[in-house]
Amino acid sequence: MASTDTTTSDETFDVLIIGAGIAGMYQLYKLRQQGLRVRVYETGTDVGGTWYWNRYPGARFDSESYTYGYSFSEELLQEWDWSEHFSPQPETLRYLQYVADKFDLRKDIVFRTRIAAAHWDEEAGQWEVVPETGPRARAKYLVTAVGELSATQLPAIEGIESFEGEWHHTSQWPKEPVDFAGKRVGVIGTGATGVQVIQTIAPLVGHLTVFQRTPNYCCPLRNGPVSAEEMAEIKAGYAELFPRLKKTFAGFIHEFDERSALEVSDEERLAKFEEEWAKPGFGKWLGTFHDILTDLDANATITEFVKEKIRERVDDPAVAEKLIPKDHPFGTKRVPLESGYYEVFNRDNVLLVDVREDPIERITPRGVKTGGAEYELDMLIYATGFDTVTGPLNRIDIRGVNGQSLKEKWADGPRNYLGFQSHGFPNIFTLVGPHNGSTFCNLPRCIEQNVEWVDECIRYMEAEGLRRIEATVEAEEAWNDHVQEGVNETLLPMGNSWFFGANTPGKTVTFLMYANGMPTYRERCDHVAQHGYEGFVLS
Ligand code: N01
Repeated sequence: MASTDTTTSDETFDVLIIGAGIAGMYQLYKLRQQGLRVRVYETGTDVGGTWYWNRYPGARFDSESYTYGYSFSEELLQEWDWSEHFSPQPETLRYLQYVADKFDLRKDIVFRTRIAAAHWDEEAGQWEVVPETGPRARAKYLVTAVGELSATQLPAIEGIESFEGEWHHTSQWPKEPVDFAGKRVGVIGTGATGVQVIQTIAPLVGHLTVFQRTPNYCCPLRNGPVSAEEMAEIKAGYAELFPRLKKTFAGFIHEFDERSALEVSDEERLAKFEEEWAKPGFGKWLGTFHDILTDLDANATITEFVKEKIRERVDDPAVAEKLIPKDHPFGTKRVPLESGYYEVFNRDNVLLVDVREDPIERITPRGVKTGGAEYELDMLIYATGFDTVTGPLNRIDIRGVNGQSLKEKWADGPRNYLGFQSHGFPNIFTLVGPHNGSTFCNLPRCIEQNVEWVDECIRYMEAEGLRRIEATVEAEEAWNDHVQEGVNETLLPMGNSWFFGANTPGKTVTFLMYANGMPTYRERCDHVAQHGYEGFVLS
């Protein structure tokens, strides 16, 4: 719905930002420090982005809490105590609210406002944004901070509107408590979100039916409280930690072992897998042998290891086999981290329905009907994910030079330079945009890189008295080659996951992220800045 306000723009700013999550908040903070007039638009009623919307039961980090907070303020680092190694959503939201208070961010954020459109006005050299309601605004620069996992996606299942019970999508979870006691609850989806929901609500519901289409290789999270002594040690170590995180592949503390999984003995390999298995976090995915995500034979060793771990935890061998992925190798999709997920399927009140075997035909007023049965439910939870990476941008009618639509330009896959800007769309910067290094990352680490690069670029433009910055077609094509070459060296295409938009019916399946690693991305971005923004035309 476009704005009903047809007056010309009420206000003019230097920069408009869409989104007040981790990226938008920090971009606001940085640009304001330059003395620029900045306005942020946010759909929610408060800051927090992902952590504002995803309030579903069990939502928490898969990143070590102390690696996830902002690193730009030593004072903030020293003031904030994390209570758990992997922080639960309410605490993370409180943290982001604390940041907003501390830096007085809210005064420049307009809440409850969804941006419907953003149009480039070539003559004025300005972007005009059109909120669904309320007056338009203009600015020289537009920064999108809309996230890569924010365009909620309900499944394309017939009859979905007919269900008469209570239903929720995990990313639109209500603020009010949801009562599960005694209820027959169904969950559709077993990605990272579904796994967290299922393990959390299984003991709370009357009966739980899990509708699984594709099983995942879930690995233990191994969360625990952070003691006061640990927190003091963490704080003392921040100065060493953050520079170290800049050097790892994806901004996590985990680093690949430089050896090949195939060059060590069977005993050494198993010992390494067991060691990472016993530790908290993503080491099982990003901390074993360097070639498990690039060489199928190397990968097979860990794939078998994880399958065996699943078998050990599920009492009924037939159920265990259903929970074991068959169609993709380990790590080629995002690995969900879990706490007691597999044991859920040993409970008397939990039923696993394999909808690959017995597909869902339709949602009915009373529940879910598959080919073989009808499951009566009081509540349905859709943990069905997102129209990823390009989805949040495509939901805004972004138009560049000559009214060209970004969504149309990207119909066969995104094209841009550094993941920041597409040719024909000057003066826009897409934080965590498609083909941006921050897409495959412990996000705040890469968001800080994105924000600081954009901040410097705008500072340069202003200092040089420049009006316009636009990526060239040649730079865009070369960037696309770099991105595609990077992913083609990995096994990720075998996962056919949301990394490629493969989870969204009708969407072109093409790599949306960046798999060359954060250090390479950072180097490329730095090089471009140091060479007068090579690959962009500045005027
Ligand atoms: O979404 P998903 P998600 N019928 O797309 C199923 C991040 N995250 O919200 O695989 C039946 O991964 C679908 O089945 P299939 C993290 O990056 C982070 O779980 O398409 N099933 C799949 O099982 C993650 O990767 C954290 O066959 C249908 C599920 O729904 C990303 O968010 C926590 C269906 C969707 O899984 C997205 O995770 C949680 C249908 N018609 C999430 N349609 C933390 O850091 C879809 N599905 C803690």
